Amino acid sequence: MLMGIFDSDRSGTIDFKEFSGLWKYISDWQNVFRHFDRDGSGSIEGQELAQAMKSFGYNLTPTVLTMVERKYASAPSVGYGPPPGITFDRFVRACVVVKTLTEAFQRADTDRDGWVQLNYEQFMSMTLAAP
Ligand SMILES: [Ca+2]
Ligand SMILES: [Ca+2]
Repeated sequence: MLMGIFDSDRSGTIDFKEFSGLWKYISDWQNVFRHFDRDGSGSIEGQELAQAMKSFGYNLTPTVLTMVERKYASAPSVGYGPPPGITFDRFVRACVVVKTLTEAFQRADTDRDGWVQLNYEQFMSMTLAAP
């Protein structure tokens, strides 16, 4: 996933310049992740995800937050106990997807009323733009 984002010339490899960008980006993300992992569990769950999205300016409904959490949380461990939340790499991915799709929607919602009308091609290009 990260490879796809930082291989900006799409050469299939990450050169030094791309790598420096990647490294800076990862350490920034690690700080963000630690900040929102309030209970220090090593993963983002429930309210932590809600807080993170809210502070990034994404006003997601509880239903959408639950969908994001279900999609990006690691598979539940066998046996009892709380299901594992969203680990670091999956958290970055979730944020990038929410960002990409939100921006695509906002671009299409020119009158800002929260509704868009899309044809098939527009819909496909919107969803395919997400990593
Ligand atoms: Ca946590
Ligand atoms: Ca609209």
